[in-house]
Amino acid sequence: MSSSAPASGLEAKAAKKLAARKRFEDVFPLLVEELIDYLKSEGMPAEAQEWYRKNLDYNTPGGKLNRGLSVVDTVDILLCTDAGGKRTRELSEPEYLKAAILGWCIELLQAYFLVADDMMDASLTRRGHPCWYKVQGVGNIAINDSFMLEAAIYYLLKKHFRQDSYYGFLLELFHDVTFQTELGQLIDLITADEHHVDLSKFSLEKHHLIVLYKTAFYSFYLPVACAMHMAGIKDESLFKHAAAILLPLGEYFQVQDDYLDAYGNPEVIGKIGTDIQDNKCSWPINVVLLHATSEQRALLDQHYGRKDAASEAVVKDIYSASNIDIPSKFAAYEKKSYDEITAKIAQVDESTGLRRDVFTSFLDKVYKRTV
Ligand code: DMA
Ligand code: MG
Ligand code: MG
Ligand code: MG
Repeated sequence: MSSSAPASGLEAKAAKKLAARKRFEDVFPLLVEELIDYLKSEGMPAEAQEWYRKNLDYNTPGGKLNRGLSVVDTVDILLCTDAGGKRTRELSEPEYLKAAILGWCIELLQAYFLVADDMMDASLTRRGHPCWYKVQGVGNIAINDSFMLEAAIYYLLKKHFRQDSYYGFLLELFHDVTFQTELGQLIDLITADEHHVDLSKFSLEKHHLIVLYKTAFYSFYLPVACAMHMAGIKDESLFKHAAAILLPLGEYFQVQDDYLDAYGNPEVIGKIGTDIQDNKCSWPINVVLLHATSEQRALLDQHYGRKDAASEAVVKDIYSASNIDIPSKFAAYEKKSYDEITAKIAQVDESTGLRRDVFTSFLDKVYKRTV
C-alpha cells in the first residue's frame, strides 16, 4: 500500500502520538533490568528473578498508559513552552528519561493497585488477559506480587532521584496518594457488602467520596504533581490550583469507568464488568435509584449484588428502561463535566508557570473514551 498524498493533520498527529508512546514504552525494559539486577545482587535465585520479571511484564505495560504519558507530556509542556503555548526548546535526553521513569513509577503504582483490586473485586480479565491472580500457578502469590510492584517504585525513585532537591517531595507525594487511594478502596469495599445488599446505603454523595479517593488522586493529580516537582515548581498554591482541576477530571474518569462497566464492550475495554454482581456503589445504580418506580426499586432490591448472570440482566434492563435511560443520562453528565472542566482550565493564569495545555492534553486523553 502506498500513497503519494501528504499525511493529513490528523494522521500526522496520530503518528506523533504513536511515536511518543513507543518512546515511553522503550524505557520500561531498562527499568526491569535494573530491578532484576537488584535481585541478582541480593543473591536471589534465578527462579525468583524470573518470577519478578514476569510479574513486572504481565502487570505494568499493556494498558492505556495515560497516567505515565501524562507525566512526560506535562514535564515537556512546563519546561519547553512559554506562556501562550509556543515551544521554546525540546527536552534533553536525560530530562526525558527522568520524566519517563516518574511516569513508569505511576504505572507501577497502578499495577500494584490493579493486581489487588482484581482479587478484591473477583474480576476475571484485565487488559484482555486473565487477571494476574487467575494465571495458572499464581493465585494468592499475587498478594505479595502486588507489594513487589509497589516496592519497585521506591527502588527506582531512590536510584534515579535521590540526588535531586525534590526527592523528599516525591516520596511524600507517592506515600500520601497511596494512602488516599487505599482509603478510597476501603470505602468502595465496605459499601459493597457481599452478604447484605442494602441500596439505601448508596448515594451520589457517597459515590463522589469513593471515586475521589480511589481514583482521582493517583490517576490525575499524581502525574501532574510529579511533573510539577520535576519542573521546579515550589509554590504550594499552584499544586492546589492544579488539584482543583484534576480532581474533578478524575471523578469524571471514574464515572466513565463505572458506566463502561455496564455498557462497555469487554473486547474493547479488556475487562468484564463486575460492579452489579459485586454490589458496588457505582455511578449508574445511584442515578437509577433517583428515577426508579417502586416496581423497579423492588426488582433492584431483589437482584442487585447477586452473583448470577440472570439477576445482573434484570438490573441492566432497568438501567436501560425508557424512564431511566442511563446512556442518555451519562451523555448529559459527560457534556456537563467537559464544559465545567474546560471553564476551569480557561481560568489558569499562565504567568504563574502553570500551562493550560497541561490540563487540556489530559482532558483530551480521556474525553468520550470507549476504552
Ligand atoms: C479502581 O476501581 C480503583 C483502583 C484503585 C484500582 P475499579 O474496581 O472500578 O477498577 P476496575 O473497573 O478497573 O476494576
Ligand atoms: Mg475492580
Ligand atoms: Mg475495585
Ligand atoms: Mg470499574
